[in-house]
Amino acid sequence: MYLQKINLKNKYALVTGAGKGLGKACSIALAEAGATVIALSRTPSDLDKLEKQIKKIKGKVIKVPCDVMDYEDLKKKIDKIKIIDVLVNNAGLALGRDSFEVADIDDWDTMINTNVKGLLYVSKAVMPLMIANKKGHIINIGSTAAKDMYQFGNVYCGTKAAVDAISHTMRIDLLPHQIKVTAIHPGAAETEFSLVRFKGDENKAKQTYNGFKALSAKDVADTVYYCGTLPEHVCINDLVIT
Ligand code: 8X3
Repeated sequence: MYLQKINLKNKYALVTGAGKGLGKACSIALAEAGATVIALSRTPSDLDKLEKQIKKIKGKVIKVPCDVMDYEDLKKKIDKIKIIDVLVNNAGLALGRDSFEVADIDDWDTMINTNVKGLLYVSKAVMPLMIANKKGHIINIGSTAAKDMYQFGNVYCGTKAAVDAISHTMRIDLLPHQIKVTAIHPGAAETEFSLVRFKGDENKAKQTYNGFKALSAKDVADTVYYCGTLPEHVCINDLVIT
């Protein structure tokens, strides 16, 4: 081992969208590494299941049932937490894969609100804690859809391109506060992602992963763990994983 990795014991890591998929895998990986995971999800039953899994591995978790789109509620709940060392902005989704002219406006709103505004709101609410602590690490989960736009990806690709750009500008603005910003862009990962995108259509969801071996949630979680435990002066800025 060449790098002196950061020990996550006594560190607090907030993960959004912690109840399922990548967020759940990240929460478990960080708890395994000794961090106290502040698990944020709008589905309390998912948080209860996550808590059971984390307790099984003798990890520590604080459940925060909250919607990333509700800034006032977020602010109230995050203000009560005294320290956040790592923030994993994972909450996000794709809805539909339709040509622009027939795509659903409600789907667009939900994606923009969750993937872009949600990320901004959570980061903004966490900011005072990291600034007071004079350090912090924000890890934004983007997507290869930010880098290689595809047919019918329209607004989903747009939201992830926004995450890419926002990560870049956050990194510049927050550097004086010693806050690192990493964007991790996973390609297709076999989670509930496609089932959500295709609104429960299992056939369509399965077809997404035909003909290649997709990433698993654990593959991405391991990368988050790696980036999140680098020494304070080392920041992976932008990482694409397929
Ligand atoms: C997930 C990657 O290719 O399904 O963000 O859009 S893809």
